[in-house]
Amino acid sequence: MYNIGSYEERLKNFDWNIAKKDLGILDRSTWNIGELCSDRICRMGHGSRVAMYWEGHGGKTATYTFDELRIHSNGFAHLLRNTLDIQPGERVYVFMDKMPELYFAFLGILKAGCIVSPLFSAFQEDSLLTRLSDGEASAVITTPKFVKRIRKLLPRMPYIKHIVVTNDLTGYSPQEKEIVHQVDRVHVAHFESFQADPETPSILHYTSGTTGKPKGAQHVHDSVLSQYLTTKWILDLRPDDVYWCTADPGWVTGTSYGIIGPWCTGVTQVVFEAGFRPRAWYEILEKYGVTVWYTAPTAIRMLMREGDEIVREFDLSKLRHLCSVGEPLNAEAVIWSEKVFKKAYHDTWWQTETGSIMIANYPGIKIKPGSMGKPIPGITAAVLDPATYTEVPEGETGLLALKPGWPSMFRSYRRNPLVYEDKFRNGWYITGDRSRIDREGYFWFVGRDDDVINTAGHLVSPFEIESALLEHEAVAESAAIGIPDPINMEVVKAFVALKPAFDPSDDLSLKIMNFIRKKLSPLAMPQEIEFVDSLPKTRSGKIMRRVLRAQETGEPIGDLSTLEND
Ligand code: 6R9
Repeated sequence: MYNIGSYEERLKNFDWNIAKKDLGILDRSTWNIGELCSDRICRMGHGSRVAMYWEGHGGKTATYTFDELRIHSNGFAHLLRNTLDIQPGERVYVFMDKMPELYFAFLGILKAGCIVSPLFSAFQEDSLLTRLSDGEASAVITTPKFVKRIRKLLPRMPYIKHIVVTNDLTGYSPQEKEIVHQVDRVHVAHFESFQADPETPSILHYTSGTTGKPKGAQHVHDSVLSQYLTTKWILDLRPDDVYWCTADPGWVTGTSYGIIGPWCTGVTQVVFEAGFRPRAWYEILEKYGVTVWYTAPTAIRMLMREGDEIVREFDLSKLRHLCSVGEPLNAEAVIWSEKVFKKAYHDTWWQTETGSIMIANYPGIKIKPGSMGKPIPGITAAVLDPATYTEVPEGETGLLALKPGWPSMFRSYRRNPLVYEDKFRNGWYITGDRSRIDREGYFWFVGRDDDVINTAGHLVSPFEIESALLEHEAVAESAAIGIPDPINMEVVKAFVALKPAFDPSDDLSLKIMNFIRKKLSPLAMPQEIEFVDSLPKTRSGKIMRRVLRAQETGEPIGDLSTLEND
């Protein structure tokens, strides 16, 4: 395993140019992530190496080499730039399941110099419209299965010039603005990738906040330096590995480490389209001989629940390195994995905004079960006092903050400079999490510093849920909070105050649930609606979600001096 050395050594020797040298761009001022992930790997003589083992629903499989990855991504780049005349810097969204085309399109959009924004295929109309309008999408790349959702919104999205429909086109006929693209019918042997400089915008990832619309975190091509080094050092990927990242590219883990990381290092990866099922997951690990596995605590907890017996049915002897991200990884999960896989999960901490892993139990240091680990080379992290933004003494809880400046850091929230600036205090980037540092320099996650709900590793905005509820005719006021859940860490619970003409009933609760189901992604759906007479609010009218949370969990309510009617 790659030993990245002691803290002192790291600080002394660290330089992001290590990545530039490895990627062959030390003496270049321009590069392109799409090119680095495909053409460069082929130029190095690895064109026939498998880039992706794809397995779809119902056991359908396909294998693509780096050469095919290069040609198919060229196909999308050529279509956008040369056929559709989409200019560098324009926003192109991908909206589909984890199909091979998603991966080709993603790299193709970058090769064309456009900004790529991935959307979860579970998104319903409201979630789509919010993101597509914020980014003023020029084009959407989708499949026949999902194109209807885009068609419905088209009258409200005049900026969309083209809808590219790809994948299996059986029974599909194009409508307004739609153009088809079948990857195996197009062979673009060479495409001159857009010469991006390090600050050229690359990926636009939307992330949930407590208030307002989701924020579009804008990344740049420079990010590959961080993604490359962390893939090599923290995920420990090497050329002969078979790697499996279980995340969907709608989430930052699915792009930073489900596309860029493995492919800029020339590593074979498995893409499994279907969602979580314990047996199917173990089958994938065995069938493809997965060596490095990056997954999330909710899935790990579900596997634990399934028991140890099932693990023994499979030959998982190839597994050599396991990592986890997205939520706190309980110590029990680490201990369990040591027992059943003979390997411990390495927890990693990072965010959409950071673009790559920042804190981790990385190879070369002792794993502390339950801890997020230590800051990785080149990263300075601290815990700050919320009043002064200066470092708190060892062991005390405060705001988790990072010294800005690493390559994969987001460069803005699209059209939201005030919220962006608000994230920086006293020379630190304030992450929105609370943490503490122990005597050995390990970071321990304490909680979020805002009301964002983390359910199964996905951040859900209470604001989006509340807005959907408020659109129902019976709802006067609403609040959404996360309540503890043994598997998903948190699940959503909604509180609703009804308008005078309506009375609480199970039937009404069901009707409201069905109403919001059409607006929210399944992840954001409340498990329960509780009817209340009114909601606790501050004097300025802000809902105090923490009061509701405290009532639910029996935790201390805290300072109520700003509560209305106290
Ligand atoms: C990559 C990703 C970021 C938020 C983050 C924190 C939570 C992520 C964690 C973790 C505890 C870990 N989070 N990793 N909490 N331990 N190892 O998840 O990005 O979707 O933006 O979420 O997720 O609250 O601030 P994103």
